[in-house]
Amino acid sequence: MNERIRNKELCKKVVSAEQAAGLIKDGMLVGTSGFTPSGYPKAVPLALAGRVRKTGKKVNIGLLTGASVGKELDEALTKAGIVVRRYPYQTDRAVREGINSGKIAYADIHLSHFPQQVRYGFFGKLDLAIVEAAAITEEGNIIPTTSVGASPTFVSEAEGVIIEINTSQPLELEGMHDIYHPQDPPYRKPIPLVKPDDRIGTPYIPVNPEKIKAIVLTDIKDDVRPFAPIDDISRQMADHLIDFLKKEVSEGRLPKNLLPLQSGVGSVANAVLAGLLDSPFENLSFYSEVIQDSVFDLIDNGKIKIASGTSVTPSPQGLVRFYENLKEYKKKIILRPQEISNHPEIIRRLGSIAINTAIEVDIYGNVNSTNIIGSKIMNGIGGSGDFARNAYISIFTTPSVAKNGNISCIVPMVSHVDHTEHDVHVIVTEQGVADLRGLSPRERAKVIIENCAHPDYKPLLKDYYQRAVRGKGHTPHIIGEALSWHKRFLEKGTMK
Ligand code: 0RQ
Repeated sequence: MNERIRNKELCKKVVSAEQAAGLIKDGMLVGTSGFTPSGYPKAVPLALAGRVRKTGKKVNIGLLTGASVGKELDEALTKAGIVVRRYPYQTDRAVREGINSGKIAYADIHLSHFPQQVRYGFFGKLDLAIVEAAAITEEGNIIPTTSVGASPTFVSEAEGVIIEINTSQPLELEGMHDIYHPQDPPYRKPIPLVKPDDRIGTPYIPVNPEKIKAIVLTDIKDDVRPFAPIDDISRQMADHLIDFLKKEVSEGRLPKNLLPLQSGVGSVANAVLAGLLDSPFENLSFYSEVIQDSVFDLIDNGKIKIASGTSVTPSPQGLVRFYENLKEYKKKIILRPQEISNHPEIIRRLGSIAINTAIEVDIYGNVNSTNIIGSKIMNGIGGSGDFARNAYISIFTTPSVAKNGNISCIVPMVSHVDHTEHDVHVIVTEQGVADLRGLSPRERAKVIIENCAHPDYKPLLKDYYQRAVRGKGHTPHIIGEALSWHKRFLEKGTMK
């Protein structure tokens, strides 16, 4: 244990998860580590949920995290009725139901904006930070685990800090992190990061040891999830995307080793990265949020120079592989606070190629990534907006249809807008690629319908556009009809 808690005074603060959970009171605002099901606290939230279930005594909290987290936190607390506010991103079924039924107040926030908004008190006073750590240094600083997320801000802002030392997380993670705290305006300086492999901060999260209220020991593993196997649709999208990148290189708009890549999570992202394995591209770099198994493949094959992110999000087998080869991966992976991994200044400077996923795209290039049929939240905008707005090339992928072909993902007007036409350069579906750069809205509509829509919906979309364009306008629409387009999906009974 001396290796894990290197400060003797702090060893005295070790308590049970139940005792630490006792510090969480009704009405508190709590910020936790975690970004994807990686590096989030587990023992304390489980103990809190257990206590509430046993005693029936109400505890309602506002829960802030880096992004989505694992079931021991989001699901356990939500099912125990504890979470009443939730920011800035989630992917949990129970939380989603709570949000859509109005029981949980949720605001879906750009992940790069979020830490600054916490520091400025947009969400109120932060009572507690609960942070998973691999170790605590002699000075009392925190060595994070498989993610960094918003932990540096939570630790600096919270009145009290609870640390979960997780012994399932190898000590060798130490040195993988680079923690940089930007100052707030008017004292902010340029962030001195000019290459994805630059290190500009400390390998630990600084903390005032006096704020540490409790330390809990646990060995509960990250609840990482298996990836869906790469299906034909994802493979086709990946092939189109890689062809597009090759064309950009041949036309001199991208260097041979591309520019730093960002890709979202999920099976399309995985398929795209898998496609890069067989591509001619070498010496690649990633400046992204999430590092998945496919990045390990690219590292093992010598294709990647550096992968910078804010979390490592492998499959269960990927996690074993990551731990077994940690020494090697540590040379190629850097984990940073989400404020830095997703910072517009850096994304713009690096000239990122951003690849994100849409739920639906309209014929003019506006993208909905969050709300099903305009009203039911799926996950949230996450980091997609940070990258899309600031990337050199902003690409969105989506299958052309959803729900077994009952819904077209290309529509006249998106039912909710996350990424406006101004932030969307290229659309990729399994049908093809629509390169929207330099095109007027009328030109975009033709290319999107022709190249990306499913053949079953193409005639409907063409008919809509041809009638809309007769009414003239820069972005021709038949408003009433555009707004009622989604009714066909509701009427089919596809969506409840
Ligand atoms: O529904 O779950 O009921 O089966 O939406 O769709 O095709 O499984 O795709 O899991 O990759 O998620 C955009 C949500 C895609 C995700 C989104 C239904 C579909 C299915 C999920 P079921 P798929 P994915 C990095 C960057 C925003 C955040 C982001 C996301 C479900 O990628 O949250 O990019 N992105 N972050 O059936 C009705 C349509 C539909 C539809 C799909 N047109 N109408 N339902 N679905 N299209 C990550 C971070 O920031 C941490």
